[in-house]
This record gives sequence, C-alpha cells and structure tokens, in this order.
Amino acid sequence: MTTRYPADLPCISAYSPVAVGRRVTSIAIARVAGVLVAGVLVAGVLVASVLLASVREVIVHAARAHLASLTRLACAVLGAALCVVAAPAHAQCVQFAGQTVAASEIGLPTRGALVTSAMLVGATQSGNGNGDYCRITGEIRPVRDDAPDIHFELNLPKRWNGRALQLGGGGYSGEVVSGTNMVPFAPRTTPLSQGYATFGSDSGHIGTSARAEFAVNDEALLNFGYGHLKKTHDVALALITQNYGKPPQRVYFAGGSTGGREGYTVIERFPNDYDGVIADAPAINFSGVRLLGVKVGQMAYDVPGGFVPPVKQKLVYRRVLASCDGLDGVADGIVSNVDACHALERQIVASLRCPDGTDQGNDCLSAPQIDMLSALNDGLDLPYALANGARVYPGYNVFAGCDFSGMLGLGRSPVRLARPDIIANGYLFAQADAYMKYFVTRDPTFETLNFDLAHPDPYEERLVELSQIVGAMNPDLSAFVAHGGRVITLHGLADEVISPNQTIAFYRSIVAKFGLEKTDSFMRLYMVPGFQHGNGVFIPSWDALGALDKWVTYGVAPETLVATDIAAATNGRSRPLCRFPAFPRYLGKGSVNVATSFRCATS
Ligand SMILES: [Ca+2]
Repeated sequence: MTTRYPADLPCISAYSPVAVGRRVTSIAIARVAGVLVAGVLVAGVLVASVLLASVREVIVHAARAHLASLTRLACAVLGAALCVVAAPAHAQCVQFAGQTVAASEIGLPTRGALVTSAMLVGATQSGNGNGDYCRITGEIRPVRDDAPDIHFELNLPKRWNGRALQLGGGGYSGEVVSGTNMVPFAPRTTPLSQGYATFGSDSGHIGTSARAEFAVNDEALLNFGYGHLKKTHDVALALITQNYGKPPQRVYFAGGSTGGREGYTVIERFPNDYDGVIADAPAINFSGVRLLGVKVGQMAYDVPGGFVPPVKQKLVYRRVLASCDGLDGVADGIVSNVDACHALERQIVASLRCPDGTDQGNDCLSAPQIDMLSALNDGLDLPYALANGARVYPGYNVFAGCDFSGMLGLGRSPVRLARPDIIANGYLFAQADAYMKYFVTRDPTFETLNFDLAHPDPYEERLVELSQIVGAMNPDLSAFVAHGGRVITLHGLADEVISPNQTIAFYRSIVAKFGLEKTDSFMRLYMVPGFQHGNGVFIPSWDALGALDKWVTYGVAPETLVATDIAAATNGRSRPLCRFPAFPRYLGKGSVNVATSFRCATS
C-alpha cells in the first residue's frame, strides 16, 4: 500500500455515489452534462472516431443506468486532466456550502447538519502552509431548541493521503478546533499539509477552556462529554466520502488534556470508528481531578495560612531539584528518576518544614502549607465510587519534580476571588469551582469551599452520573483492540494539571485486564520527565502522528523514540523517549545534550 493516494478526481468526488444517490439536483445534472460534452469534444480530437463512438455508447448507456457510474466512466475514459479542467476544485468546494447531512447519517440524535461555508484555500494564499484545500465550516443541530449547535470545521486537501484525523479540544473547550495547525508539540509539518483530511469542533458550545456555564444544559453537557465526538465524526466522514468518492482508509484521533480524555472516550465508546488514537495527558478521571481541585482550594483558602505563595512553590521545586536531579546520573535540571525521588519524599518534606510549624518567612513552609501540598501530593481517596469503580484520584509529583509556580499552577493570590480565577487562585481550584457550580449543583451561587467531599449528599448520585458522562475510565478496551486499534499516550511526569499518576494507574489497570504482552500489541505509554502540562524544563517535540500511522498502517510498533526539547532555555537538546516504566539515564559520558548519551532505564 502506498502512503499517499493520488488526488482523487474531482469530477468523481463531486458526483460520488453519496452525492448523486442522496442529493440529485439540477445543478449536479447540469455539471455532469457539462463534463460529458466537454469530454466528448476533446475526445473527438484526441482519439479515433471508432473509440469515440464507443465512448458515447458507453456513456449514454451509463447515463440511463446511474449518474455516478457514468461520471466515473467518463473520467476513466477521458482522463483525469480533462476532469480537473471540466470540474475545477474551486467549483467543487464551494458547492458544499448550504449542503445538509441528514440526521439519519449521524450516529447520535441530532436534527442534522448544515454546511455554512465552503471555500478553496490556495497553496499560494498568504499565510497558508497547508497546500490547496477546501475549508468547510458547519453546524450540527441539537435535538432541543434550547441547546447550542455543535460548530465544526473540516479541511479537505487536494492531495489526499486517504486518511482522516479528528482533533480534540482543551479544558472546557468552547472554541472550534480548526484542524489547520500542527498536532501539539509535533515537529515539521501539519497533518493537513501531509494530506490528512482534518476536522474538529467546539464540543457543542461557544465559550473558552475556562468557562463551564454551558454544562447547565443537558444536551450541551452530553455533547461535551462524548456526543460531539461521534456527531462531528459522522458528519465529517459523510462529507469526506462525498468529496473523494470513498471513505478514508484510516481514521485517527489526536488530542491532549481534555483532548486526551476525548481520545480514550472514542476508544471506549466508538471503538469501530477509529484505527488509531493519540491521547496525551488524558483527563480520563475528569471528576476526580475536579474533586481534588475542590480539596486543594479548601486547603488553600478555607484553612487559615494554607495558601502557598509562588515564592514558596518555587522553594519546594528547588529543594526537590537539589535532592533528585542527580538521581538519573546527571544534574541537567530534569528529575528523571521520579521513583527514586519519591523515596526521598519524607526527608524533603522535613527539610521544608518551619521549625515549630508556624510561618517563619519564605525559606520554610508552615504546617498548613505542608498539609496543602501533601493533599495535592497524596491525591483523593473517596468513601464512595465514581463510574467504573473509581474511588481514587492519584496525586501529583509535588515532591518529585513538579513545579506549581507557573501559569497553570497553584495561583498567586492568598485571597479567594468571588469568582475564582486561574491566575489568582490556581488552575485546579478555579476549574473545580466552575465544575461544582455548573456541572454538579447547577447553582452559580454555590460555595465550593463548603462542599463536603466525603459526604457529598445530596450530590453523590450526580457526581457518579457526571463521571459516567464525562469520564473515560473504562479499562475494557476490548472492542477497540478487536477492531485493530492502536493508542499512544504521552504524559509529563511533572504535569501540574492532570496527574501523571492517574495515567500510570489507568495503564496498569489495562495491563491487569489484558496482560502485558497483549497490552503491548495495542498501546504505548511514554512518561516524560520534566514535562509539565505543555510547559516545563523539557518539552518534548516528536512526531506522534507519524509513529501512530507507521504502527497502524505498516505494523511497525513504536519503541524507544527520540524527543527534542523545545523549552526556550534548552531548545534543541534531545533525550530518548522511553516506554513506561523506563526513564532516560545518563551513560556517564558524552554530551548531555544528545539522546545517544542516555539509555532507557528503570532504576
Ligand atoms: Ca537529572
């Protein structure tokens, strides 16, 4: 099989069986006729009259039988070049505008979809690095009038590689994922410029990654949880199939954070729709991370003196670095041997504690501050089970290399704002507060600091229901495995937003279910030292989509790969990208800036 298919003939695409069979219009008939007339004229010049008569006979016969077959025959006999001329890509693209996709073609309840715009983006157009492609935008109608539309975008490259890629969102989503950019942290080129048909949506509401008001609407909530993934997929595939005359040979999904949760969501809920998934830093235990955020906020703002100011967050990080950086063989600013660092946790915490537990300035932490960080480190252990039996949200590597002083860290304000804000009050608490107000209680005046996590009545049932709708914690990936699906997950060990230890625990539950050998046949997990939630002292750039496609298409499973650091201060250095549970250990000689000076080790 080739990796790149020739650009399918536009004249076939415009009149594919889907298009002709379902939406015969006078315009379409006129265009078919135009193709035939032009074809016949040119053919008359180019070929012998006997052949021409034969072509005519075939075409006339076919026209009576089926318009789509006729078009294919015309193209096949008269040649691709003629078809391109007769049906320029631009005309084909703009024809999508105003088209509908019927609700019956979409696997979950909607009132159908409408293409609101379609335009050809030229390869030479300013700012476009994606080659010639048709950019389509549209809306998928909700079942109920009071629910918002799903807005989607779909890009159809002129030179198609036979594959489709759906891209996921972030946080609470709310902005259309255009599909014209790189897969985050990927080097080189965009999927669209490689020939992928790409698409994404706003998850079914207009907002931002930090706004959760939409969740008071049941249908919008279901769309955010999983509905928009299937609906957007089905609409996109109908249009892709119409355009190219056949469905994609491979359909992939890629996302990180909420997009990573969406990756596992499609694996668990729509396993037959996808051949491969990249699910990075996945928020699979969405309820768990939000509930831990509630606890962190309570420890910071409901316990006197519990807030840990940035200067002390940095103090913790530096103390950990002093103790643990060298445990991987080299003081390179990266805590790579996280397990060995965890073993030192008790003495690290003891060294940070102010002598009598009271706040004595910026060189030590008070008892309430230690308690606050310990809550974040230890995670949640609930006295009730969320969906899929989840009782635990494993904590972060607070004392093992995670830096909470950044933009997505614990915040800068000792005062809880009336409307908690990510920068002031920390990412975890601000997002959790929005979750409690709009997902759980649907009461914008709800006081999150008063919520009793251990006794959540009357909201316990609601918490469980939400964890089913928005979570992706089902380790039974059997249907996806049976379909031949492959999944790659990368997660930073220093992630301060989504706990890397939840991803490790989930991986272990998959291994427990399938066994290691079987798990190796469909899943890869790369845990990256020094990598936070997009930031960090090591930001790995690597070609995840290339690795996935090689695995799915050619059966070449990714093993140890190489990641190039794109952190500003250390841009360009490289490390092996080690399969879990291994980490890069320095060999003791050679440049510390190149991956070949490291091996993947487990201790
Ligand atoms: Ca190190």
